[in-house]
Amino acid sequence: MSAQYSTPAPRSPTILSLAQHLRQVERERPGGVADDLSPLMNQLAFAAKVLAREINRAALAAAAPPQSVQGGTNSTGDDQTRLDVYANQVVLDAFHRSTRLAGLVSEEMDELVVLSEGDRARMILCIDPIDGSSNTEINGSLGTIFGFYRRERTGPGDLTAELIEGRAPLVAAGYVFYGSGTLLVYSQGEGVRSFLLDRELGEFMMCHPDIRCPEEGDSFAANTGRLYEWHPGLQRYIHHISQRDPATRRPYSLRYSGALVADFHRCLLRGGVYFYPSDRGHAEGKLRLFYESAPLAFLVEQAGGKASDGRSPILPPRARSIHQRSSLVIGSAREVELIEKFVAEAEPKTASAWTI
Ligand code: AFP
Repeated sequence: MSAQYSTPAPRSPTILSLAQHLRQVERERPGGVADDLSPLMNQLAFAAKVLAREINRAALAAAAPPQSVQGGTNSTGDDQTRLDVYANQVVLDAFHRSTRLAGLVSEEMDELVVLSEGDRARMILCIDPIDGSSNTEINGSLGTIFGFYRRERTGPGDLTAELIEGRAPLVAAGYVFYGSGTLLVYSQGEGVRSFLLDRELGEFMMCHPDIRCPEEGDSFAANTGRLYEWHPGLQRYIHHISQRDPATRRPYSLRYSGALVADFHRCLLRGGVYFYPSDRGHAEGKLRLFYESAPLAFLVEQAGGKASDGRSPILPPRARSIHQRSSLVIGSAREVELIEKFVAEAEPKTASAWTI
């Protein structure tokens, strides 16, 4: 007697690679952002795999000169490590023959690089290839932050002006977090998903289909070594969150790694706030708008959180240059609002002080 098998009811797959997910979105929304984005995300994932492999041995390489020699200084005056220079080249190579990418802005290059003027090249990628590079030699967390900006039209044009003037809005963004595992977190404007690199399969596999940022948190991430160089509102805020009040989960815990991606990731998943304000040494803040603050702002908003410069939303980005810096306050909506409240309350007395 033969066994009777019933056809299983269709369901969403529980094991899904990034490539499969991208194809799925393309099928569901033909003609949209996904058409341009899918090949580019696949290329970016490839670059991330190459970087993950290199980062794994970076501490070793750094301990053995001459590999550890510094790479110089980048366009915004920051020191470049050997890994910064290598990572920039990996990204350039990954997109070298792309017909979908019109241009590329990297923290490590002075100018935007034009890649294609073809009629399928609608996207501009802004990227920080290695975020937190001072963590390299100590085997600490590192990241890659990226944002895809979509042009209104294709063909030749002044891409830098299009970005700065807001004519190429941010349509997708994400980061790669090189920690105990390599995690790719991204959004194309319909929620936030994460994918973990499975080294045996060589694939990014979906591990979280819909990340939501908790509305509140009880931790903060900031370089409080600069406390007395900050806006007085922020100094009062630190005093406030250090007071004991169990009803409002105070005192908050400090969690700061020196890598924005790692600190932001914690806030996104667990709740809390990361901030890097302007101070006496960084009149406009330290972080870069197009490839650090704005992409993470896009993600956090997609996850129900908030991002501002302490007064106004980060998005849409307002800039004078592609390497524009900005203050950043980002994370759980209520925690960002609390900082904005302290800044606003201290404002009239500090109108002439440096901006947040
Ligand atoms: P590096 O990539 O130059 O190490 O800078 C990292 C970063 O842009 C960001 O990832 C950190 O949150 C922040 O700077 C750390 O800056 P401080 O060392 O001034 O705290």
